[in-house]
Amino acid sequence: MTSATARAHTNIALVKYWGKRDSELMLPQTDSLSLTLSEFYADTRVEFSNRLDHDELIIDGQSINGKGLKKVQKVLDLVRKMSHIDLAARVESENHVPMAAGLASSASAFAALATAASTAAGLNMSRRDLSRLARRGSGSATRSIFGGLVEWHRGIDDLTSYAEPIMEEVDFPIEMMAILLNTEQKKVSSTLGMQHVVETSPYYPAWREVVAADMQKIKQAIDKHDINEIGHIAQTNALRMHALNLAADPGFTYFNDATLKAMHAVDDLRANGTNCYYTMDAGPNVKVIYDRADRNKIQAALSPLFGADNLIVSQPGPGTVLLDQE
Ligand code: 2P0
Repeated sequence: MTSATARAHTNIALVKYWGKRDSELMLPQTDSLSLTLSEFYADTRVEFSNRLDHDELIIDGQSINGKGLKKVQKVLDLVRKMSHIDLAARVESENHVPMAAGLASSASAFAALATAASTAAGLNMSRRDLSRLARRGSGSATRSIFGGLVEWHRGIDDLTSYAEPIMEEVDFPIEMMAILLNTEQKKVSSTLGMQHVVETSPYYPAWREVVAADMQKIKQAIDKHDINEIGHIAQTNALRMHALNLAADPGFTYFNDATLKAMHAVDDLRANGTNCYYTMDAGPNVKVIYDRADRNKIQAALSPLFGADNLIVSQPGPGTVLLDQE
């Protein structure tokens, strides 16, 4: 086996990961829980070859060097070590996210990379071990190995920090609508933002307690298929994550004016009887959580404000799959 291609979907956290305990092993401060989405994914092909004299990374047809290549090489090096392969690799990735959507793409990218690289190297890894490997590239990628609702156990070391599906085939009508608000590059990377918060935000000890409680509550809400309760927990958790950033020194925010406009629109819809909730990540875009039965009402209310083309509806999506291997 020398080459393989994998497809991985991105995920959005309902209970957020925002801080590391160990940046080499990529161990998080807290557990987290996410929904894998059907609409956004990456296809990544990895080939190990003796015809190459150095690792190559091509994303959407563009050759990438520097920091981007280094992060990929961290995962490739782990695979080479485990498989005792001493060959350079060519990594080619295509991102299937709406053009410049500014949605987190590292989750799908590193889940696809871990799966394709380990398969190309002839390793037959369990999905749990793939999630541990994906974690070494990017924290959120840990969860994208699995579909549906997924928990990442923070663990105490490399072996115990992995993701696990809570409900891989989601059998109740939860849906997520991304409101695309901004196509500019984000100003503070997730990696730097969360590190700054762990070091300087006085609310960090409270955040650890918030997440522990929210993990309990959201799992009970999932058991009950209670979309309103899931949405309420997710919205509160997202606001508290963003409060960490505001309270850091110096403080910062990922929100812009359009983010606030979208948050208010969702709150207004809910106040007027349509149950929906929002969550935001390391960028200005807003994701709305609701029951599929309310999709049309929500689209009708948000389209005049943000443009129908900027509303992307996603169902719960599948875990990482292998597309081919040679
Ligand atoms: C999450 N985010 O749980 C949180 C919420 C964004 C906000 O994980 O440093 O790209 O590579 O582990 O995974 C985005 O951060 O950061 C993220 P690294 P990552 O989805």
